Amino acid sequence: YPASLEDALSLNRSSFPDDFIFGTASAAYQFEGAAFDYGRKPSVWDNFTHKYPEKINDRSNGDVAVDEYHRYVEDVQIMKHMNLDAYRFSMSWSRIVPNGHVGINEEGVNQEGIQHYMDLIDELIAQNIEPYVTLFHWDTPQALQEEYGGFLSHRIVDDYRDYANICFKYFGDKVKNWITLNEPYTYSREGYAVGDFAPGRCSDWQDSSCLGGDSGTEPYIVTHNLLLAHAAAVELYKKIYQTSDDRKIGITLISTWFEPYSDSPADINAAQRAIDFTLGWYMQPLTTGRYPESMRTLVGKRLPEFTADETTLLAKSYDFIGLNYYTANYAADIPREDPKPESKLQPSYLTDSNVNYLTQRNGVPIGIPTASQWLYVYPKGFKNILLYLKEKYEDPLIYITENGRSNDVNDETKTLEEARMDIFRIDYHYRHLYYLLSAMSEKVNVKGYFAWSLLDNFEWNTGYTSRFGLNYVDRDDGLKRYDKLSAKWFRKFLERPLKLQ
Ligand code: BGP
Repeated sequence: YPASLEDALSLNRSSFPDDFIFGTASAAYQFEGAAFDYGRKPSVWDNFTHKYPEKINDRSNGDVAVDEYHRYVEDVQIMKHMNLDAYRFSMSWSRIVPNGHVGINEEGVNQEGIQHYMDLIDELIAQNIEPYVTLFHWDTPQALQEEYGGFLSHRIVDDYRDYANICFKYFGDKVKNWITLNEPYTYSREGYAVGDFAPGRCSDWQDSSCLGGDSGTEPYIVTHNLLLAHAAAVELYKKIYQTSDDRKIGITLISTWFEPYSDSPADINAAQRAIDFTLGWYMQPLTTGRYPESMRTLVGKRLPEFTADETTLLAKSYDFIGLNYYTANYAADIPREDPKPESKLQPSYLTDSNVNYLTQRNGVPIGIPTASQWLYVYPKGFKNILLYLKEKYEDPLIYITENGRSNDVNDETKTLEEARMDIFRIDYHYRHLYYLLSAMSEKVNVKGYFAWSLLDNFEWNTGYTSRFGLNYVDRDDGLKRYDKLSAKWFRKFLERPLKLQ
């Protein structure tokens, strides 16, 4: 943390290298709305929110979201006003390829969808804001889910590559930074082991809300196919579209930092396994083409294997790693001998690591609690995970593709004016930027930082109840946008000193 008050006060964009970029991040289903319009067909998230509204805290959905589809000009102005350099957003697969298949002569492509993203990209570029595009932020076309089980089937690899090809072909001249997938971990774990995110599959015999599935195999299969889809898109991009060095493709991974619950060797090992089962699940294949040793031992035959060709394709299949960081957990060892016959009857990704994930120790939370029950503020974990990524996984080029926090506990009782006074959010970003700089001073190669998020939006299973925005969206008054203090703070932080000619 800052060595002196002067040190703390002086942090701003000039503390970072000249070519370092700042932006905000978003995702199609959370922002766009126009969910059934202009030729778009449903994704697994439309299906999930409409069929099982009880799975979402406020029974809401992304039908309208924050209506960015219609308000992108205004939203780009907000970014401009905040002095932001870049915008990370995702394209909706089922808007561009409504039934999931591109088909012969691109008959499956929705030209209205292409036009929409072209307009958004043109608007960003006209305002000097660099687009960073995520191809997949969890919204698998429902048609493919019904046809062959979506990412449970290897058939998705070709369909995803064809979709990526359309995006590269139409937008590749203007978009220089591509992200194949957002947090494949969260898609696999929440969608196929916990069951609280689309498509809601899990096999926990205690949880009647599980929509069927097998938590002991499906998350691993889904991740396997996600990784293969990523590798296929990267191979294609490198072969055909990467015509210069300033065109880059990467993947966004969630990183959580794990502190050993105690200093016993068993808990220290548990913290290592916890990282293996999250970041390592992806970084190890992406660097070596194999899953981490600990996962291979603990998951055994339920963990798929890559063929020799797939291993070659996967290893080094990125120009950069997009890292999302929010929080940390304690990791405590669950001894293997521990007789838990009931949990061993049905293996699950959730128990395979033999780690007990905790947010408190002796009644003391690991960090400041937020309205999101999983998110405790733990800024030094940010530096730790960055150093770990550098040392363990070949010193990659890194963009921080998400970092942010939701509102305070019980924040929904606040008036609009009170809610805009989000000093706690300034504190969050400030501290994380401070630790980021500190990691960079130890030679971690980071080139950009995206805050989650530009606006309050549809936060998956918490609906509109958790607010992550730097700008407030008034859902009682036509989705009007208001800046919060944190937006004003970013604007100042990002101001460039006037250059005298
Ligand atoms: C990340 C996702 C984002 C965003 C954020 C906030 O994992 O990539 O899309 O939603 O988390 O989390 P949540 O909405 O689950 O509270």
